[in-house]
Amino acid sequence: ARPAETGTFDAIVVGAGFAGMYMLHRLRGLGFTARVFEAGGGVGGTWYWNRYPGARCDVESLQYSFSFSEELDQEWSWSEKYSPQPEILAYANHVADRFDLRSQIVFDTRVTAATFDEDAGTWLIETDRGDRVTAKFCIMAVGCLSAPNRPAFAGMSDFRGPIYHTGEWPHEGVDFTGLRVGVIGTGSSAIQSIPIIAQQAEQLTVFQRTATWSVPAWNEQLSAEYLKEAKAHYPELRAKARARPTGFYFPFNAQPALQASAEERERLYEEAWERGGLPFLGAFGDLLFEKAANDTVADFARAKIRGIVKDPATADLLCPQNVFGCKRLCVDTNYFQTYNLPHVKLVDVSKAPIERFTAEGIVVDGTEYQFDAIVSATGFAAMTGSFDKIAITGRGGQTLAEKWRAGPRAYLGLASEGFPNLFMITGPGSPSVLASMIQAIEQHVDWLADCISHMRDIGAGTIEAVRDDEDAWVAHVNDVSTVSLRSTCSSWYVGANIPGRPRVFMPYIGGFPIYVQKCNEVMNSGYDGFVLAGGRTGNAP
Ligand code: NA7
Repeated sequence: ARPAETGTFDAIVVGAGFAGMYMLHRLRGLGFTARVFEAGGGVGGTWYWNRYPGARCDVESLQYSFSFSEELDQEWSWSEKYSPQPEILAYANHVADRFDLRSQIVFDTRVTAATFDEDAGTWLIETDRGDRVTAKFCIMAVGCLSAPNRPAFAGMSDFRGPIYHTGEWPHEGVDFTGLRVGVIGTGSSAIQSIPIIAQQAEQLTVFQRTATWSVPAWNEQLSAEYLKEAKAHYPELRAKARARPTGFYFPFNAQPALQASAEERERLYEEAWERGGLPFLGAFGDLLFEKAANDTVADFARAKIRGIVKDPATADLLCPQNVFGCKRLCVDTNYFQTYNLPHVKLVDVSKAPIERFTAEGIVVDGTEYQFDAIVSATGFAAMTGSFDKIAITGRGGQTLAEKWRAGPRAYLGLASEGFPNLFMITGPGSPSVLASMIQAIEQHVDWLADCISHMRDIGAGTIEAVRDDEDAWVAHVNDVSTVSLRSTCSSWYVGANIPGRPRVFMPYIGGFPIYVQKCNEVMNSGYDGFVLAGGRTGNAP
Protein backbone atom coordinates (compact mmCIF):
# COMPACT_ATOMS: atom_id res chain seq x y z
CA ALA A 1 0.00 0.00 0.00
CA ARG A 2 1.21 3.51 -0.80
CA PRO A 3 1.19 6.26 1.84
CA ALA A 4 -1.96 8.38 1.81
CA GLU A 5 -1.66 11.82 0.24
CA THR A 6 -2.34 14.77 2.53
CA GLY A 7 -0.92 17.74 0.65
CA THR A 8 -2.29 21.05 -0.54
CA PHE A 9 -2.48 21.76 -4.28
CA ASP A 10 -3.72 24.49 -6.53
CA ALA A 11 -5.98 21.99 -8.26
CA ILE A 12 -7.21 18.43 -7.95
CA VAL A 13 -8.39 16.78 -11.14
CA VAL A 14 -10.70 13.78 -10.89
CA GLY A 15 -10.10 11.32 -13.76
CA ALA A 16 -7.19 10.65 -16.11
CA GLY A 17 -9.04 10.17 -19.37
CA PHE A 18 -8.39 12.58 -22.21
CA ALA A 19 -9.97 15.43 -20.20
CA GLY A 20 -7.94 14.88 -17.03
CA MET A 21 -4.70 14.39 -18.93
CA TYR A 22 -5.00 17.60 -20.94
CA MET A 23 -6.14 19.55 -17.85
CA LEU A 24 -3.04 18.40 -15.99
CA HIS A 25 -0.85 19.35 -18.94
CA ARG A 26 -2.31 22.88 -19.06
CA LEU A 27 -2.23 23.41 -15.30
CA ARG A 28 1.39 22.37 -15.13
CA GLY A 29 2.32 24.55 -18.07
CA LEU A 30 0.89 27.53 -16.19
CA GLY A 31 2.88 26.70 -13.07
CA PHE A 32 0.02 25.38 -10.94
CA THR A 33 0.46 22.43 -8.61
CA ALA A 34 -1.95 19.58 -9.30
CA ARG A 35 -2.78 15.97 -8.57
CA VAL A 36 -4.98 13.72 -10.66
CA PHE A 37 -6.85 10.86 -8.99
CA GLU A 38 -7.82 8.02 -11.33
CA ALA A 39 -9.95 4.98 -10.45
CA GLY A 40 -8.36 2.85 -13.17
CA GLY A 41 -4.90 1.35 -13.22
CA GLY A 42 -3.87 3.51 -16.18
CA VAL A 43 -4.79 6.55 -18.27
CA GLY A 44 -7.42 6.60 -21.03
CA GLY A 45 -10.78 6.68 -19.20
CA THR A 46 -13.43 5.26 -21.53
CA TRP A 47 -10.72 3.54 -23.56
CA TYR A 48 -9.21 2.01 -20.45
CA TRP A 49 -12.50 0.38 -19.39
CA ASN A 50 -14.31 -0.44 -22.64
CA ARG A 51 -12.22 -3.39 -23.81
CA TYR A 52 -15.09 -5.44 -25.23
CA PRO A 53 -14.48 -7.18 -28.56
CA GLY A 54 -14.89 -4.81 -31.50
CA ALA A 55 -14.69 -1.60 -29.42
CA ARG A 56 -13.63 1.33 -31.58
CA CYS A 57 -14.48 4.99 -31.91
CA ASP A 58 -17.13 6.09 -34.40
CA VAL A 59 -15.50 9.41 -35.20
CA GLU A 60 -12.57 9.10 -37.61
CA SER A 61 -9.33 8.76 -35.67
CA LEU A 62 -7.65 11.58 -37.55
CA GLN A 63 -10.22 13.80 -35.85
CA TYR A 64 -10.81 11.81 -32.65
CA SER A 65 -7.48 12.89 -31.22
CA PHE A 66 -5.90 15.88 -29.48
CA SER A 67 -5.29 18.94 -31.64
CA PHE A 68 -3.35 21.06 -29.12
CA SER A 69 0.06 19.91 -30.30
CA GLU A 70 0.99 20.04 -33.97
CA GLU A 71 4.04 17.87 -33.16
CA LEU A 72 1.80 15.22 -31.61
CA ASP A 73 -0.45 15.27 -34.69
CA GLN A 74 2.56 14.82 -36.94
CA GLU A 75 4.34 12.08 -34.99
CA TRP A 76 1.37 9.81 -34.27
CA SER A 77 0.04 7.59 -37.08
CA TRP A 78 -3.38 5.94 -36.91
CA SER A 79 -3.54 2.59 -38.63
CA GLU A 80 -7.27 2.54 -39.37
CA LYS A 81 -9.98 5.02 -40.30
CA TYR A 82 -11.84 4.12 -37.07
CA SER A 83 -9.19 2.93 -34.67
CA PRO A 84 -9.77 0.00 -32.38
CA GLN A 85 -9.77 0.46 -28.61
CA PRO A 86 -6.23 -0.92 -28.05
CA GLU A 87 -4.80 1.66 -30.44
CA ILE A 88 -6.70 4.55 -28.82
CA LEU A 89 -5.49 3.36 -25.43
CA ALA A 90 -1.93 3.18 -26.79
CA TYR A 91 -2.37 6.77 -27.98
CA ALA A 92 -3.53 7.85 -24.50
CA ASN A 93 -0.46 6.17 -23.02
CA HIS A 94 1.76 7.83 -25.61
CA VAL A 95 0.33 11.24 -24.63
CA ALA A 96 0.91 10.51 -20.94
CA ASP A 97 4.55 9.58 -21.63
CA ARG A 98 5.28 12.28 -24.18
CA PHE A 99 4.03 15.05 -21.89
CA ASP A 100 5.42 13.33 -18.79
CA LEU A 101 2.06 13.27 -16.99
CA ARG A 102 2.26 10.07 -14.96
CA SER A 103 4.23 11.41 -12.00
CA GLN A 104 1.25 13.58 -11.01
CA ILE A 105 -1.45 10.96 -11.52
CA VAL A 106 -2.43 8.68 -8.65
CA PHE A 107 -3.88 5.46 -10.12
CA ASP A 108 -6.20 2.80 -8.66
CA THR A 109 -7.78 5.47 -6.50
CA ARG A 110 -11.41 6.54 -6.56
CA VAL A 111 -12.43 9.95 -5.25
CA THR A 112 -15.26 9.41 -2.78
CA ALA A 113 -15.97 12.92 -1.51
CA ALA A 114 -15.31 16.57 -2.29
CA THR A 115 -16.32 19.09 0.36
CA PHE A 116 -16.10 22.88 0.13
CA ASP A 117 -14.65 24.73 3.10
CA GLU A 118 -16.40 28.10 3.06
CA ASP A 119 -13.97 29.84 5.42
CA ALA A 120 -10.85 28.80 3.57
CA GLY A 121 -12.41 28.86 0.09
CA THR A 122 -10.88 25.47 -0.64
CA TRP A 123 -11.97 21.92 -1.40
CA LEU A 124 -11.19 18.85 0.70
CA ILE A 125 -10.95 15.81 -1.54
CA GLU A 126 -11.08 12.30 -0.09
CA THR A 127 -10.44 8.94 -1.75
CA ASP A 128 -11.06 5.25 -1.16
CA ARG A 129 -7.34 4.87 -0.38
CA GLY A 130 -7.42 7.27 2.58
CA ASP A 131 -6.08 10.34 0.79
CA ARG A 132 -7.23 13.72 2.17
CA VAL A 133 -5.93 16.58 0.10
CA THR A 134 -6.84 20.24 -0.08
CA ALA A 135 -7.05 22.31 -3.22
CA LYS A 136 -8.34 25.68 -4.34
CA PHE A 137 -9.90 24.13 -7.44
CA CYS A 138 -11.61 20.80 -7.86
CA ILE A 139 -11.96 19.83 -11.52
CA MET A 140 -14.25 16.95 -12.44
CA ALA A 141 -12.94 15.17 -15.53
CA VAL A 142 -15.13 12.15 -14.85
CA GLY A 143 -16.43 11.39 -18.34
CA CYS A 144 -19.91 11.38 -19.85
CA LEU A 145 -20.29 7.64 -20.45
CA SER A 146 -18.37 6.14 -17.54
CA ALA A 147 -20.80 4.94 -14.89
CA PRO A 148 -22.11 1.55 -16.12
CA ASN A 149 -25.87 1.02 -16.14
CA ARG A 150 -26.55 -2.38 -14.62
CA PRO A 151 -30.29 -3.07 -14.66
CA ALA A 152 -31.21 -5.12 -11.59
CA PHE A 153 -32.89 -8.19 -13.13
CA ALA A 154 -34.51 -10.59 -10.68
CA GLY A 155 -32.42 -13.64 -9.88
CA MET A 156 -29.18 -12.30 -11.37
CA SER A 157 -27.05 -13.78 -8.63
CA ASP A 158 -28.50 -17.23 -9.36
CA PHE A 159 -26.87 -17.38 -12.79
CA ARG A 160 -24.03 -19.91 -12.72
CA GLY A 161 -21.88 -18.38 -15.47
CA PRO A 162 -20.10 -15.03 -15.74
CA ILE A 163 -21.99 -11.80 -16.48
CA TYR A 164 -19.84 -9.18 -18.22
CA HIS A 165 -20.62 -5.49 -18.70
CA THR A 166 -19.15 -4.08 -21.91
CA GLY A 167 -18.00 -0.96 -20.05
CA GLU A 168 -15.96 -2.93 -17.51
CA TRP A 169 -14.49 -5.68 -19.65
CA PRO A 170 -11.84 -8.03 -18.17
CA HIS A 171 -8.33 -6.95 -19.15
CA GLU A 172 -7.33 -10.46 -20.06
CA GLY A 173 -10.18 -10.62 -22.60
CA VAL A 174 -12.89 -13.27 -22.86
CA ASP A 175 -12.82 -16.34 -25.09
CA PHE A 176 -16.37 -17.31 -26.07
CA THR A 177 -15.30 -20.29 -28.18
CA GLY A 178 -17.79 -23.11 -27.85
CA LEU A 179 -20.05 -21.17 -25.46
CA ARG A 180 -23.74 -20.32 -25.53
CA VAL A 181 -23.79 -16.53 -25.11
CA GLY A 182 -26.61 -14.09 -24.36
CA VAL A 183 -26.22 -10.37 -25.13
CA ILE A 184 -28.59 -7.84 -23.55
CA GLY A 185 -28.91 -4.58 -25.47
CA THR A 186 -28.50 -3.33 -29.03
CA GLY A 187 -26.76 0.05 -28.58
CA SER A 188 -23.32 0.92 -29.94
CA SER A 189 -21.43 -1.42 -27.62
CA ALA A 190 -23.66 -4.35 -28.55
CA ILE A 191 -23.56 -3.55 -32.26
CA GLN A 192 -19.76 -3.46 -32.25
CA SER A 193 -19.31 -6.62 -30.17
CA ILE A 194 -22.08 -8.90 -31.52
CA PRO A 195 -20.40 -9.66 -34.90
CA ILE A 196 -17.13 -10.57 -33.13
CA ILE A 197 -18.76 -12.62 -30.37
CA ALA A 198 -20.74 -14.46 -33.07
CA GLN A 199 -17.47 -15.56 -34.69
CA GLN A 200 -16.53 -17.41 -31.50
CA ALA A 201 -19.74 -18.47 -29.80
CA GLU A 202 -21.46 -21.77 -30.35
CA GLN A 203 -24.82 -20.01 -30.00
CA LEU A 204 -25.58 -16.32 -29.66
CA THR A 205 -28.89 -14.87 -28.51
CA VAL A 206 -29.46 -11.11 -28.55
CA PHE A 207 -32.16 -9.55 -26.37
CA GLN A 208 -33.43 -6.41 -28.09
CA ARG A 209 -35.65 -3.85 -26.38
CA THR A 210 -35.38 -1.12 -29.03
CA ALA A 211 -34.20 -1.75 -32.57
CA THR A 212 -31.25 0.46 -33.46
CA TRP A 213 -30.40 2.54 -36.51
CA SER A 214 -26.96 1.70 -37.78
CA VAL A 215 -24.91 2.71 -40.80
CA PRO A 216 -21.93 0.75 -42.14
CA ALA A 217 -18.52 2.02 -41.03
CA TRP A 218 -16.61 0.83 -44.11
CA ASN A 219 -13.61 0.87 -41.83
CA GLU A 220 -10.27 0.54 -43.61
CA GLN A 221 -6.53 0.61 -43.11
CA LEU A 222 -5.02 4.04 -43.71
CA SER A 223 -2.19 3.91 -46.22
CA ALA A 224 1.10 5.73 -45.70
CA GLU A 225 0.29 8.00 -48.66
CA TYR A 226 -3.14 8.86 -47.26
CA LEU A 227 -1.66 9.72 -43.87
CA LYS A 228 1.09 11.82 -45.42
CA GLU A 229 -1.43 13.82 -47.40
CA ALA A 230 -3.77 14.19 -44.40
CA LYS A 231 -0.96 15.34 -42.13
CA ALA A 232 0.21 17.90 -44.67
CA HIS A 233 -3.20 19.58 -44.22
CA TYR A 234 -3.83 18.77 -40.55
CA PRO A 235 -4.25 22.37 -39.31
CA GLU A 236 -6.86 23.05 -42.03
CA LEU A 237 -8.77 19.91 -41.09
CA ARG A 238 -8.75 20.92 -37.41
CA ALA A 239 -9.99 24.40 -38.26
CA LYS A 240 -12.75 23.07 -40.51
CA ALA A 241 -13.80 20.66 -37.75
CA ARG A 242 -14.09 23.39 -35.13
CA ALA A 243 -16.34 25.40 -37.41
CA ARG A 244 -18.88 22.57 -37.68
CA PRO A 245 -21.86 22.14 -35.32
CA THR A 246 -20.58 18.66 -34.43
CA GLY A 247 -16.97 19.75 -33.90
CA PHE A 248 -15.80 17.28 -36.52
CA TYR A 249 -15.66 17.61 -40.26
CA PHE A 250 -17.58 15.64 -42.88
CA PRO A 251 -19.26 16.60 -46.15
CA PHE A 252 -22.63 18.15 -45.36
CA ASN A 253 -25.44 18.93 -47.76
CA ALA A 254 -27.52 21.80 -46.36
CA GLN A 255 -30.31 21.20 -48.89
CA PRO A 256 -33.61 20.06 -47.30
CA ALA A 257 -34.51 16.45 -48.13
CA LEU A 258 -38.09 17.44 -48.89
CA GLN A 259 -36.99 19.82 -51.64
CA ALA A 260 -35.30 17.00 -53.54
CA SER A 261 -37.17 14.65 -55.85
CA ALA A 262 -37.62 11.05 -54.71
CA GLU A 263 -34.98 9.93 -57.25
CA GLU A 264 -32.47 12.54 -56.12
CA ARG A 265 -33.02 11.63 -52.48
CA GLU A 266 -32.44 7.98 -53.22
CA ARG A 267 -29.25 8.82 -55.11
CA LEU A 268 -27.88 11.03 -52.32
CA TYR A 269 -28.80 8.51 -49.61
CA GLU A 270 -27.00 5.80 -51.59
CA GLU A 271 -23.93 8.00 -51.91
CA ALA A 272 -24.01 8.81 -48.20
CA TRP A 273 -24.49 5.12 -47.35
CA GLU A 274 -21.40 4.35 -49.42
CA ARG A 275 -19.43 6.94 -47.39
CA GLY A 276 -20.93 5.38 -44.25
CA GLY A 277 -20.59 6.27 -40.57
CA LEU A 278 -22.00 9.30 -38.76
CA PRO A 279 -21.43 11.47 -41.90
CA PHE A 280 -24.45 9.65 -43.33
CA LEU A 281 -26.48 12.24 -41.41
CA GLY A 282 -24.98 14.91 -43.67
CA ALA A 283 -26.97 13.64 -46.65
CA PHE A 284 -29.51 16.47 -46.17
CA GLY A 285 -29.81 19.47 -43.88
CA ASP A 286 -33.20 18.80 -42.30
CA LEU A 287 -33.03 15.12 -41.35
CA LEU A 288 -32.94 15.78 -37.60
CA PHE A 289 -35.36 18.70 -37.72
CA GLU A 290 -38.30 17.73 -39.95
CA LYS A 291 -40.20 14.54 -39.20
CA ALA A 292 -41.34 14.19 -42.83
CA ALA A 293 -37.70 14.48 -43.99
CA ASN A 294 -36.65 11.99 -41.34
CA ASP A 295 -39.32 9.56 -42.58
CA THR A 296 -37.61 9.47 -45.98
CA VAL A 297 -34.24 8.51 -44.54
CA ALA A 298 -35.89 6.02 -42.16
CA ASP A 299 -37.60 4.32 -45.11
CA PHE A 300 -34.27 4.18 -46.96
CA ALA A 301 -32.43 2.64 -43.99
CA ARG A 302 -35.23 0.12 -43.30
CA ALA A 303 -35.01 -1.01 -46.93
CA LYS A 304 -31.27 -1.51 -46.43
CA ILE A 305 -31.91 -3.71 -43.37
CA ARG A 306 -34.50 -5.77 -45.24
CA GLY A 307 -32.02 -6.12 -48.10
CA ILE A 308 -29.35 -7.52 -45.78
CA VAL A 309 -31.30 -9.71 -43.35
CA LYS A 310 -32.65 -12.85 -45.05
CA ASP A 311 -35.29 -13.97 -42.55
CA PRO A 312 -38.23 -11.53 -42.96
CA ALA A 313 -39.43 -11.88 -39.35
CA THR A 314 -35.95 -11.09 -38.00
CA ALA A 315 -35.61 -8.21 -40.48
CA ASP A 316 -38.94 -6.82 -39.25
CA LEU A 317 -37.75 -6.91 -35.65
CA LEU A 318 -34.46 -5.22 -36.58
CA CYS A 319 -36.23 -2.36 -38.39
CA PRO A 320 -36.48 0.57 -35.95
CA GLN A 321 -39.79 2.41 -35.85
CA ASN A 322 -38.51 5.52 -34.07
CA VAL A 323 -36.94 8.67 -35.53
CA PHE A 324 -33.75 7.97 -37.49
CA GLY A 325 -30.73 9.21 -35.50
CA CYS A 326 -32.83 10.17 -32.47
CA LYS A 327 -30.86 7.88 -30.21
CA ARG A 328 -27.21 8.17 -31.11
CA LEU A 329 -26.73 6.66 -34.57
CA CYS A 330 -24.67 3.46 -34.51
CA VAL A 331 -21.86 2.67 -36.90
CA ASP A 332 -21.25 -1.01 -37.59
CA THR A 333 -19.25 -3.64 -39.39
CA ASN A 334 -21.46 -6.58 -40.39
CA TYR A 335 -24.01 -6.06 -37.63
CA PHE A 336 -27.19 -6.85 -39.58
CA GLN A 337 -25.35 -9.55 -41.59
CA THR A 338 -24.64 -11.40 -38.33
CA TYR A 339 -28.33 -12.31 -38.04
CA ASN A 340 -28.03 -14.42 -41.21
CA LEU A 341 -25.79 -16.85 -39.33
CA PRO A 342 -27.66 -20.02 -38.28
CA HIS A 343 -26.42 -19.90 -34.66
CA VAL A 344 -27.48 -16.27 -34.03
CA LYS A 345 -30.96 -15.51 -32.73
CA LEU A 346 -32.83 -12.29 -31.90
CA VAL A 347 -35.34 -12.14 -29.03
CA ASP A 348 -37.70 -9.17 -28.77
CA VAL A 349 -38.03 -7.89 -25.20
CA SER A 350 -39.92 -4.71 -26.06
CA LYS A 351 -43.34 -6.03 -25.04
CA ALA A 352 -42.46 -8.86 -22.66
CA PRO A 353 -39.33 -7.63 -20.83
CA ILE A 354 -36.63 -9.87 -19.39
CA GLU A 355 -38.51 -11.60 -16.58
CA ARG A 356 -35.61 -12.97 -14.54
CA PHE A 357 -32.32 -14.73 -14.53
CA THR A 358 -32.05 -18.37 -13.46
CA ALA A 359 -29.07 -20.61 -12.73
CA GLU A 360 -29.14 -21.61 -16.40
CA GLY A 361 -29.95 -18.39 -18.19
CA ILE A 362 -32.65 -15.81 -18.86
CA VAL A 363 -36.45 -16.11 -18.89
CA VAL A 364 -38.56 -14.04 -21.29
CA ASP A 365 -42.28 -14.54 -21.72
CA GLY A 366 -42.15 -17.88 -19.91
CA THR A 367 -39.33 -19.28 -22.11
CA GLU A 368 -35.93 -20.03 -20.58
CA TYR A 369 -32.88 -19.35 -22.78
CA GLN A 370 -29.83 -21.22 -21.52
CA PHE A 371 -26.34 -19.68 -21.51
CA ASP A 372 -22.77 -20.25 -20.43
CA ALA A 373 -22.04 -16.50 -20.35
CA ILE A 374 -24.06 -13.28 -20.49
CA VAL A 375 -22.96 -9.92 -21.83
CA SER A 376 -24.74 -6.87 -20.50
CA ALA A 377 -24.35 -4.19 -23.18
CA THR A 378 -26.76 -1.98 -21.28
CA GLY A 379 -24.87 1.29 -21.45
CA PHE A 380 -24.27 4.00 -18.89
CA ALA A 381 -25.86 6.46 -16.52
CA ALA A 382 -24.85 9.16 -19.00
CA MET A 383 -23.55 12.65 -18.20
CA THR A 384 -24.33 12.66 -14.47
CA GLY A 385 -23.68 9.05 -13.39
CA SER A 386 -20.08 9.70 -12.38
CA PHE A 387 -21.06 12.76 -10.34
CA ASP A 388 -23.64 10.66 -8.49
CA LYS A 389 -20.89 8.37 -7.22
CA ILE A 390 -19.01 11.17 -5.42
CA ALA A 391 -20.37 12.94 -2.33
CA ILE A 392 -19.99 16.54 -3.53
CA THR A 393 -20.89 19.14 -0.89
CA GLY A 394 -20.85 22.85 -1.67
CA ARG A 395 -21.77 26.04 0.14
CA GLY A 396 -24.17 25.73 3.07
CA GLY A 397 -23.84 21.94 3.13
CA GLN A 398 -25.83 21.53 -0.07
CA THR A 399 -24.96 18.40 -2.04
CA LEU A 400 -24.78 18.31 -5.82
CA ALA A 401 -27.02 15.24 -5.81
CA GLU A 402 -29.76 17.25 -4.02
CA LYS A 403 -29.37 20.20 -6.33
CA TRP A 404 -29.52 17.96 -9.42
CA ARG A 405 -32.40 15.77 -8.24
CA ALA A 406 -34.77 17.12 -10.90
CA GLY A 407 -32.02 17.15 -13.53
CA PRO A 408 -28.52 18.59 -13.82
CA ARG A 409 -28.09 22.37 -13.53
CA ALA A 410 -24.80 23.85 -14.65
CA TYR A 411 -23.88 27.20 -16.16
CA LEU A 412 -22.45 26.45 -19.62
CA GLY A 413 -21.94 22.88 -18.41
CA LEU A 414 -18.82 24.21 -16.66
CA ALA A 415 -19.87 25.07 -13.10
CA SER A 416 -22.88 24.98 -10.80
CA GLU A 417 -24.09 27.74 -8.46
CA GLY A 418 -23.43 26.86 -4.81
CA PHE A 419 -20.22 25.02 -5.69
CA PRO A 420 -17.50 27.68 -5.96
CA ASN A 421 -14.24 26.68 -7.67
CA LEU A 422 -15.71 23.33 -8.71
CA PHE A 423 -15.48 22.85 -12.45
CA MET A 424 -16.68 20.11 -14.76
CA ILE A 425 -15.17 19.23 -18.09
CA THR A 426 -17.87 18.43 -20.68
CA GLY A 427 -20.54 18.71 -17.99
CA PRO A 428 -24.29 18.63 -18.66
CA GLY A 429 -25.38 21.69 -20.64
CA SER A 430 -22.29 21.71 -22.85
CA PRO A 431 -22.04 20.16 -26.35
CA SER A 432 -19.93 17.23 -25.00
CA VAL A 433 -21.41 14.01 -26.38
CA LEU A 434 -23.01 15.86 -29.31
CA ALA A 435 -19.66 17.22 -30.41
CA SER A 436 -16.47 15.40 -31.14
CA MET A 437 -15.55 14.54 -27.57
CA ILE A 438 -11.86 15.40 -27.68
CA GLN A 439 -12.47 18.79 -29.31
CA ALA A 440 -15.14 19.51 -26.67
CA ILE A 441 -12.65 18.54 -23.96
CA GLU A 442 -9.89 20.76 -25.35
CA GLN A 443 -12.21 23.76 -25.54
CA HIS A 444 -13.30 23.35 -21.91
CA VAL A 445 -9.79 22.75 -20.62
CA ASP A 446 -8.42 25.80 -22.44
CA TRP A 447 -11.27 27.93 -21.10
CA LEU A 448 -10.65 26.68 -17.55
CA ALA A 449 -6.90 27.24 -17.86
CA ASP A 450 -7.56 30.86 -18.93
CA CYS A 451 -10.06 31.33 -16.11
CA ILE A 452 -7.81 29.95 -13.40
CA SER A 453 -4.79 31.96 -14.51
CA HIS A 454 -6.95 35.10 -14.76
CA MET A 455 -8.02 34.53 -11.15
CA ARG A 456 -4.38 34.27 -10.14
CA ASP A 457 -3.60 37.51 -12.01
CA ILE A 458 -6.32 39.49 -10.22
CA GLY A 459 -5.93 37.70 -6.88
CA ALA A 460 -9.43 36.22 -6.88
CA GLY A 461 -10.19 33.57 -4.28
CA THR A 462 -13.36 32.06 -5.69
CA ILE A 463 -15.48 31.94 -8.78
CA GLU A 464 -19.11 30.86 -8.69
CA ALA A 465 -21.91 30.72 -11.23
CA VAL A 466 -24.79 33.17 -10.66
CA ARG A 467 -28.15 31.46 -10.15
CA ASP A 468 -30.10 33.58 -12.66
CA ASP A 469 -27.53 33.06 -15.39
CA GLU A 470 -27.40 29.35 -14.68
CA ASP A 471 -31.20 29.10 -14.76
CA ALA A 472 -31.28 31.00 -18.05
CA TRP A 473 -28.65 28.70 -19.55
CA VAL A 474 -30.42 25.53 -18.40
CA ALA A 475 -33.68 26.88 -19.87
CA HIS A 476 -31.88 27.72 -23.12
CA VAL A 477 -30.34 24.23 -23.36
CA ASN A 478 -33.81 22.79 -22.93
CA ASP A 479 -35.46 25.19 -25.41
CA VAL A 480 -32.89 24.53 -28.10
CA SER A 481 -33.28 20.78 -27.69
CA THR A 482 -36.96 20.94 -28.63
CA VAL A 483 -36.00 22.19 -32.09
CA SER A 484 -34.31 18.85 -32.77
CA LEU A 485 -36.07 15.54 -33.29
CA ARG A 486 -33.39 14.12 -30.99
CA SER A 487 -35.36 15.32 -27.98
CA THR A 488 -38.29 13.08 -28.91
CA CYS A 489 -37.18 9.57 -27.93
CA SER A 490 -36.16 7.69 -24.81
CA SER A 491 -32.40 7.93 -25.25
CA TRP A 492 -29.54 8.28 -22.79
CA TYR A 493 -29.34 11.93 -23.93
CA VAL A 494 -32.47 12.48 -21.83
CA GLY A 495 -31.63 9.95 -19.11
CA ALA A 496 -34.56 7.78 -20.19
CA ASN A 497 -32.49 4.59 -20.39
CA ILE A 498 -32.51 4.43 -16.59
CA PRO A 499 -35.79 3.95 -14.72
CA GLY A 500 -36.63 6.78 -12.32
CA ARG A 501 -34.26 9.37 -13.76
CA PRO A 502 -35.77 12.79 -14.54
CA ARG A 503 -36.25 13.30 -18.25
CA VAL A 504 -34.01 16.23 -19.20
CA PHE A 505 -32.13 16.73 -22.46
CA MET A 506 -28.62 17.02 -21.02
CA PRO A 507 -26.15 17.99 -23.76
CA TYR A 508 -26.28 21.38 -25.53
CA ILE A 509 -27.54 20.84 -29.06
CA GLY A 510 -27.18 24.42 -30.34
CA GLY A 511 -23.90 23.59 -32.07
CA PHE A 512 -20.24 23.65 -31.12
CA PRO A 513 -19.22 27.01 -32.71
CA ILE A 514 -22.17 28.90 -31.16
CA TYR A 515 -21.32 27.41 -27.79
CA VAL A 516 -17.62 28.30 -28.12
CA GLN A 517 -18.58 31.86 -29.01
CA LYS A 518 -20.77 32.09 -25.88
CA CYS A 519 -17.93 30.79 -23.67
CA ASN A 520 -15.50 33.27 -25.24
CA GLU A 521 -17.93 36.16 -24.73
CA VAL A 522 -18.27 35.22 -21.07
CA MET A 523 -14.49 35.13 -20.69
CA ASN A 524 -13.93 38.39 -22.58
CA SER A 525 -16.58 40.20 -20.53
CA GLY A 526 -14.69 39.40 -17.32
CA TYR A 527 -16.76 36.29 -16.57
CA ASP A 528 -20.28 37.52 -17.02
CA GLY A 529 -22.63 35.17 -15.18
CA PHE A 530 -20.02 34.32 -12.58
CA VAL A 531 -19.11 36.07 -9.34
CA LEU A 532 -15.42 36.42 -8.62
CA ALA A 533 -14.57 37.10 -4.99
CA GLY A 534 -11.22 38.33 -3.81
CA GLY A 535 -8.65 37.14 -1.30
CA ARG A 536 -7.63 33.78 0.01
CA THR A 537 -10.50 33.66 2.47
CA GLY A 538 -13.13 35.37 0.32
CA ASN A 539 -16.50 33.70 -0.09
CA ALA A 540 -18.74 34.08 -3.03
CA PRO A 541 -21.97 35.86 -2.07
P1 NA7 B 1 -26.67 2.39 -25.01
O1 NA7 B 1 -26.60 3.07 -26.31
O2 NA7 B 1 -27.35 3.08 -23.88
O3 NA7 B 1 -27.36 0.97 -25.26
C1 NA7 B 1 -27.80 0.17 -24.20
C2 NA7 B 1 -28.67 -0.93 -24.73
O4 NA7 B 1 -29.11 -1.74 -23.64
C3 NA7 B 1 -29.92 -0.40 -25.41
O5 NA7 B 1 -30.21 -1.22 -26.51
C4 NA7 B 1 -30.97 -0.54 -24.33
O6 NA7 B 1 -32.28 -0.63 -24.80
C5 NA7 B 1 -30.53 -1.82 -23.67
N1 NA7 B 1 -31.05 -1.97 -22.32
C6 NA7 B 1 -30.81 -1.17 -21.24
N2 NA7 B 1 -31.50 -1.61 -20.18
C7 NA7 B 1 -32.19 -2.69 -20.59
C8 NA7 B 1 -33.10 -3.58 -19.95
N3 NA7 B 1 -33.43 -3.41 -18.66
N4 NA7 B 1 -33.63 -4.59 -20.67
C9 NA7 B 1 -33.30 -4.75 -21.96
N5 NA7 B 1 -32.46 -3.95 -22.63
C10 NA7 B 1 -31.91 -2.93 -21.94
O7 NA7 B 1 -25.21 2.00 -24.48
P2 NA7 B 1 -23.92 1.61 -25.31
O8 NA7 B 1 -22.89 1.17 -24.34
O9 NA7 B 1 -24.25 0.68 -26.40
O10 NA7 B 1 -23.46 2.93 -26.01
C11 NA7 B 1 -23.33 4.15 -25.27
C12 NA7 B 1 -22.64 5.19 -26.12
O11 NA7 B 1 -21.24 4.92 -26.13
C13 NA7 B 1 -22.99 5.23 -27.57
O12 NA7 B 1 -24.16 5.92 -27.84
C14 NA7 B 1 -21.79 5.88 -28.20
O13 NA7 B 1 -21.85 7.27 -28.04
C15 NA7 B 1 -20.67 5.37 -27.36
P3 NA7 B 1 -33.19 0.73 -25.01
O14 NA7 B 1 -32.65 1.37 -26.27
O15 NA7 B 1 -32.96 1.61 -23.80
O16 NA7 B 1 -34.56 0.24 -25.14
